Amino acid sequence: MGFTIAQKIIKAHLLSGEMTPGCEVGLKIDQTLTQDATGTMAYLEFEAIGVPRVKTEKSVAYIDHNTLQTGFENADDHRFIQSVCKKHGIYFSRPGNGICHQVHLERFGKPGKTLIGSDSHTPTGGGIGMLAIGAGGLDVAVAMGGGAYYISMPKMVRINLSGKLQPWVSAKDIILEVLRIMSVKGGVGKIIEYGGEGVKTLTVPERATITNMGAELGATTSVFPSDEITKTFLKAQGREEDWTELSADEDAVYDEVININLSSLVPMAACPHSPDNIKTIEEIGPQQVDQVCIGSCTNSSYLDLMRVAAILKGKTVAPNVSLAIAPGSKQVYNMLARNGALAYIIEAGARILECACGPCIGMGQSPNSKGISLRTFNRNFEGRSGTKDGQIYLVSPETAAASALTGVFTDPRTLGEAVNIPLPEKFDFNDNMVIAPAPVEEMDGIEVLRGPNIKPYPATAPLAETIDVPCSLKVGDNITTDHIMPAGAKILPLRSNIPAISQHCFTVCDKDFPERAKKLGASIIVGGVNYGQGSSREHAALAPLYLGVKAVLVKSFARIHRANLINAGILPLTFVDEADYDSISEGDELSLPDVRKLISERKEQLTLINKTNGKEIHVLCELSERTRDIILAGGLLDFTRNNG
Ligand code: MIC
Ligand code: SF4
Repeated sequence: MGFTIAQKIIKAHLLSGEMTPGCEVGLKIDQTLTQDATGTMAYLEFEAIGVPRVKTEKSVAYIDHNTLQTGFENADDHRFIQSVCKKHGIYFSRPGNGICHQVHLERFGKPGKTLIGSDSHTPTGGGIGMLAIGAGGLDVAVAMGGGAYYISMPKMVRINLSGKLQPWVSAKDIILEVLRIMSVKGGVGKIIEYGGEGVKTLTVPERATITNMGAELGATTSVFPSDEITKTFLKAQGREEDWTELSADEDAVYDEVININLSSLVPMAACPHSPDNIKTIEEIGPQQVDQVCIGSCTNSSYLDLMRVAAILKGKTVAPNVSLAIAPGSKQVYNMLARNGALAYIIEAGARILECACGPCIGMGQSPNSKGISLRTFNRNFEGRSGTKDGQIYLVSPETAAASALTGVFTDPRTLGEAVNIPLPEKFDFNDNMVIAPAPVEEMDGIEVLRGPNIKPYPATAPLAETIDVPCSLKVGDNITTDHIMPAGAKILPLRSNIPAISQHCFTVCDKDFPERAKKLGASIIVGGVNYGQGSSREHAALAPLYLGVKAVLVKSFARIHRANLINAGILPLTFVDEADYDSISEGDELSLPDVRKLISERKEQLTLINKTNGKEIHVLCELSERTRDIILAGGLLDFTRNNG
């Protein structure tokens, strides 16, 4: 029996476990990346682990999220990260160099390698044939220290692409179609591999748009083969020697196969408030638009922005629209400036933002009240834009640019003859904004610079004998990490200060939660399906930890968030019978008797007693040997420290 692409990479990096779906496998990690919003915590954790120099082939720290400096906090964090990098062997991508996933794809990603990043869109690297996975900061810290990264062996899904995209239909429309078919939870426990003749029609940046937004399927990652097209891209980046061929065996076996004919796709949008709420632009009709934002790690490549510039050339943005554009990297920005395309964008009236995440994470450009905003981004969760009632639609750069000109939802196919932008033979690469770490002999003399906003990791404790606590919050299905730990310009500067950021925990759902949880001292949260979808932010586990949350009981979890809860020493529980969700209300007194003993004895099914209504229900706590030990120790940091 042959292997899929992902199975080949996993096999070559397997440190422990069996490659049977559901079994825990430990992987050797070649590369890591962090961004600044998760990075400060990840490097504090790396320091706590105590390894003097990273053991990976390449680790890079990017500054791209917290670039709005409205106080000292973000700048202090950047300085901290820069000094840690210099000391501990990490490359530092300076603010202004671009969004982590875009820059990593351009400059550092290598086919066949493993990459984990403290950001859920790390799978962007799958566009170049990497096994690239989003993880919590602590997992990245452990991998930097040379430790394995553990996942539960995913099932394999093959998406066969046939045909060729019609003019004005874009890679974004392909992933929107996949989201339409599979939904935001359809990828959980799976790796999505792309294959078929249609793959040959897609450039690396287009493939990366697709693997990037595979995160929204809940998938562990997505991957394309590494072929001649990959080689062409790497050659144009001056990195031909980084290329290796990688494809699935003819007789590889997949658990699921989906066929998509590219020729039949049309421009689409993900409507508010979920990336799988898909409609065609035609179906939406000529509704008025208030704002258009182009950029983010999904759609800010040179090819994307060249197409946008061609559409905007000689025109003016509609009077009712504010158009903001953030190029994905300095390389992209520079090339647009050199070849003159930037002038078309400026002339048309776009508001040009720095090369960073910007509006995607609510760092500015929040739309007006009830504003309709078309964005080329990957997430449109309620409130994420910074405007609670903002109506965010996710679209391709072509649809975004066309609509910015007309002021209403516009199918770009109405623009006439399509623009053909070829991949440049040579990108303007220049790594002058990446600072190499200090040589080993100088490491000891480097001082790590800490600002006053940087507070230590919250206190942890080994798992208690019995958990006897109230339910402090009950939430519904598809709770995102943006609900649990909101981002945005006001809250993001607190990412290094868990006591302060925890004051905003769950406030989107219930503004009194932080105060209530703290008052209760210890509690349990109850939720529905796909709890914790979205971001990799471990703050969505660390803030609850700080507020005394001992366990989270839900119908199902999203992968990264579940791992983050375990890393924080919070028990992840699921209902055996989902109907029991109805038997718990906020405020009920809950008890998990002898929980420590039962978990030590490897019992997976536990009894939860609702002391308020007398009901006893069965809950599952499925842990591997390793994760069980982590939970018993009170989290991964204690576990790693205890185990040297
Ligand atoms: C996001 O898109 O939500 C983020 C901001 O990039 C997060 C990371 C974070 O919360 O810092 C992610 O996707 O992991
Ligand atoms: Fe940044 Fe948005 Fe990409 Fe997250 S999804 S890394 S916030 S651009």
